[in-house]
Amino acid sequence: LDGSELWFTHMETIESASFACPSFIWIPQSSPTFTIIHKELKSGLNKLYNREVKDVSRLNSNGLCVGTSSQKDLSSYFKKEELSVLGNDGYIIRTTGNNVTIIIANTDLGALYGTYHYLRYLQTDNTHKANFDIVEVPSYQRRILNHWDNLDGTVERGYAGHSIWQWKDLPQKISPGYIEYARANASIGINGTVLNNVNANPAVLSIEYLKKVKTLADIFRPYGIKVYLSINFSSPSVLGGLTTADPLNKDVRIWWQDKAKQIYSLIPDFGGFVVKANSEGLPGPQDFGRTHADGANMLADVLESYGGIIMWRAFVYNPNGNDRAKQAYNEFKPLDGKFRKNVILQVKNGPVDFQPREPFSPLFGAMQHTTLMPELQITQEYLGFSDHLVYLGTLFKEFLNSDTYTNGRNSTVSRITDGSVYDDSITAVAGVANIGLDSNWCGHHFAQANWYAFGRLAWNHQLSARKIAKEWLMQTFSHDQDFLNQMSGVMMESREATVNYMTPLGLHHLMGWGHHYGPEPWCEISGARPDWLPTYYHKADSIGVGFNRSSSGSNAVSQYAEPLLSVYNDPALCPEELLLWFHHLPWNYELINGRDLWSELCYRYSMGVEQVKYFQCTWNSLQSKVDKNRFNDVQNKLAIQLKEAIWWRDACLLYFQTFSHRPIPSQLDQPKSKLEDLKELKFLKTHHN
Ligand code: BDP
Repeated sequence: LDGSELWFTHMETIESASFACPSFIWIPQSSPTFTIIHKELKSGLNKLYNREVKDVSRLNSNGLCVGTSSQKDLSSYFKKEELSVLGNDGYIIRTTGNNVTIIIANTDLGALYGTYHYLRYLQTDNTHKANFDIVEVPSYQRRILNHWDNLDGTVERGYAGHSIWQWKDLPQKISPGYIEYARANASIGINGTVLNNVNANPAVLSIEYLKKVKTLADIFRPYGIKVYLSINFSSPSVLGGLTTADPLNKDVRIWWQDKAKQIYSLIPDFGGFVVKANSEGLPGPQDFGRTHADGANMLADVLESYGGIIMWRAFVYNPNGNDRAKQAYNEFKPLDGKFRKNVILQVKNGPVDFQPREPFSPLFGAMQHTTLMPELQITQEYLGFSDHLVYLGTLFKEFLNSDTYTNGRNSTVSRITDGSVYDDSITAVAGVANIGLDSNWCGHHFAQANWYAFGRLAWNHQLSARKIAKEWLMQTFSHDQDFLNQMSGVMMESREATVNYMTPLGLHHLMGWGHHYGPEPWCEISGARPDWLPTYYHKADSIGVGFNRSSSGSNAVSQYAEPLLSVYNDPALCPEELLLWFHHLPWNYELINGRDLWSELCYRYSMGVEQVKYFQCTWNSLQSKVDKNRFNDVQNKLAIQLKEAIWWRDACLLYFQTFSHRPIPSQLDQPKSKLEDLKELKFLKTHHN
């Protein structure tokens, strides 16, 4: 087994469950989506029960039936109100009299999601209920993957080989991977894909590329995956030959209108644009003295009549400000209420940049008259690429569960963004994909779990990270109880372990220059943007370490609502995991457990290494429960992870020791390397595409 079948690898019904295989299937409707539903059920039940289930053309006892509410024979079993709350994508799976199970939805796609749920339930749910009674409505309407894929086949921050989009071959030649991709996404509820990098090449909007995009959209449509594109704000000038891309210029507006017309004539259900503007050197409305709202609204007006949306990214910062963490808020908060209804601000989970741990971005909850969507990073840019086993379900949950307090208690990020707190007409969530051409799609077998977890949480943010981990393990590896307990334990601990060996206690941005791999807390490059250098963030000196964002420092804390503001502002109240994010504290600062800051740093770094050792031992002990190939692959990756956890620990502690001048507690392993040698270590370029 090579991982290519993702979470379809291990299809087995859950032991001890009392549901039996249906004897008949009735699918009264036909459409490309219902063809998929039929195929999935036939082959799924065949694999699960080793039985060929018969097709029938009426409701039979011991049968399974899938259809939409427009089918009177089926809808008569349900109350009108329960069907109407399902919206477009929701579904009910219910066993009625005569042991008939009905999967019903308002749309074909809802029926497809219900079908995947049904199959997953047979494999993973051990609640022992013979009768189904499941009602599901997704947390977010738009559940979108962002590919940072370039038109030349490379992937920005992609660690699983080249892009899966074979642009050169399209539209003539169609890779079988496209359908597998659509199926995998649909099975976990993902319903949108942004095909290209946010650092967008204007050429993607040329007619040549749009025809390729159309081909992909046609393949994805029956699976419910809408296509979106990242656009370059200067497309009207670079691609269209205009002298400007000023959003208030008439010719610019007409250029975009013509472009939209062309796109929608090819792809009538095209989703919309993602825009990275005036960020990291990319063009944007500010180049013409206009605001982000001017730029976003012009595009929103152009797409409005087609039902398209604009996902305008809030990831903006410039090197002149004193604290990068404050800048997106400062830039966008004054524009609250100025955006069109079909604009949604796409905001990264943290205020800096996908670090192993950050507090949530203070924009969440602060913009009460603007629709916001979270952007999560599934690809492990700052978390060991595809070499480290880091399950992100816990990171995603920590963020979604964070209480912003912006509308009283329980104004969690998830409730702020899913329309529960503010009445948003659009709700969405995006994840930066970790997918490439590697045979196992993600480079590390366990990185598939992060794609899976993103989809499951986008569908239902109430699910627990542990439940998702177990579900994924069962469908991907094994139903063995010991295996499930041990490996879900490893997964649940893995992100905290990585925080420990990379950036404990709220440290951040200590990684290598450019490629972002490995430790380089010392990194200084003359002429470089200061806000791209670790020293800007850790601010270590003879007194202590950490970024003072309290009211006596950059005052970034003021962007949070009370009581968080006061909690973050006071080192005695601030959660220890964010201590050095908000405070610069002396090396002898005493922590809750009585240790001083320096010793605690040493302990945390060492603990991270110990945790990886424990992951290794656990995996090794499970050898007999895993196929040989995947066992070896993961074992090799864990060996790299351990080596690199030690590298991180030694590099960071030896470097910070040059400021603290304190010994590493003698109970802990002492670094074997010298700081000078670690500084000489050069990251292998082969890691990076
Ligand atoms: C940073 C990445 C960079 C992306 C940028 C973004 O290092 O490659 O282009 O974010 O999100 O994390 O735009």
